[in-house]
Amino acid sequence: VRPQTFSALQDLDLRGAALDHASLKAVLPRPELNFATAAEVVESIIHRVRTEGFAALSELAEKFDGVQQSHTRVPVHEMERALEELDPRVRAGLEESITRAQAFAAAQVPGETRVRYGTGATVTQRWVPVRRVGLYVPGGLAVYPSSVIMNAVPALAAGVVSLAIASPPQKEFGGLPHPTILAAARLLGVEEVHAIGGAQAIAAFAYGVPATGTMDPALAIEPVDVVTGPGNLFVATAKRLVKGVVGIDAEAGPTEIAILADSTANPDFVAADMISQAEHDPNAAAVLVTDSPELADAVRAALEEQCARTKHSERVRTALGGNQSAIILVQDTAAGIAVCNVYAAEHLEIHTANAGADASAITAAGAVFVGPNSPVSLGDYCAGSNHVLPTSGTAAFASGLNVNTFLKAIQVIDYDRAALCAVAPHVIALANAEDLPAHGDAVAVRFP
Ligand code: HSO
Ligand code: ZN
Repeated sequence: VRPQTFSALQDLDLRGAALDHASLKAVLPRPELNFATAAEVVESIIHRVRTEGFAALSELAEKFDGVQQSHTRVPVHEMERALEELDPRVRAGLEESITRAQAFAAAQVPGETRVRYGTGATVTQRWVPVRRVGLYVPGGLAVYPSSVIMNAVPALAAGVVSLAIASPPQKEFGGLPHPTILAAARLLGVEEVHAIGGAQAIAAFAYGVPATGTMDPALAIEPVDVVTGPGNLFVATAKRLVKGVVGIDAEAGPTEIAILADSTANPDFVAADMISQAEHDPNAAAVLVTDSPELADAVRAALEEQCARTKHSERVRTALGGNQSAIILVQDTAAGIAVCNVYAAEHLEIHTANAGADASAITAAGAVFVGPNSPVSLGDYCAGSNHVLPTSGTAAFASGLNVNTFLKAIQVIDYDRAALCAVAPHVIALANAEDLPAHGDAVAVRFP
């Protein structure tokens, strides 16, 4: 008889189940983000910010954040003060995080790609940073200065020249964003920080806030090209609504951790890592995929024990007990890999005998954490990798935040007369086939 511990976590037995993509997709737990519920409110917020500018922002700050605002921009001396007053251990942690993230981001900057078609014909792809970026940093349930780093570092490495951060005004800090967020911005050299929360911040970034009439020009906010950063359902909905007007990174949903483990895994490590991500949000997902019923039992016992003494135990229990979390039993590790590739987790840890080889078989995940000494919380702060990662299965097609998020590719075509002449008959034939003879004429006119 197995010990009935941590019964809140549901069991899903896939031993003997079909492992094709569609069958797995149908049974794997995944909540749907309900954008519809927030859409109406968010649409009206965006409309108000677009039409009323700062007046709307200050009214919304009063309504949602309970603060009176005469401006949104945080004075630089407040950022300096926040950094001076920061706990030196936190400062050292932020600095280490920045240094490692900078090294990885710098290495990602792509070079030009050039192809020559004989002599006198080249096509080149070059990468150009977007001009201005707006980074949203949440300030609700938890305040994440680490997210300032994860958003700003790749943008700066890409060569973005204008960076603005928005984070909700906090009543207890005199209407400024949380001081550790200000301190992190200061460490990164970001000078433009606005105390604006939620959907309003996304709207202000996307459409800008003009200085109208007698309004103080200092209250104006320039529109950005790209908006990034995590946030709640309202922020995600706002990003969805402004997408196309600006680029966005992703519509971040609740955080997720999947762990692929076999009988060699340490159940205490597995349980601790599941709890670490469950602590973010009662809607967070923690999924253990294993071929070992013994490990599953040991993890349940470890969860029971660790949950009892973890600080955010209520939140963790809710997350682990939700329909989005599960222990999934599979026939073997190969089946586990198939499950993980369909699940496409934001974070995937591999605790198997051949963790490195199993990790290289993963084709869908925001980030893969290999072996017992690469926990997700390392990646959340100090691995060097980014912690803004695709959630809700979007890792099937999307990537974590990186330098490319802030770059555009420009293709440059440079043919000389002889090279154009050589390919002219093909252009003319294709133009005629599409009944666009003027296209062909534009080539022929050069060769009278
Ligand atoms: N695990 C979160 C990021 C984070 N963790 C921030 C701690 N602070 C989503 O990847
Ligand atoms: Zn985390």
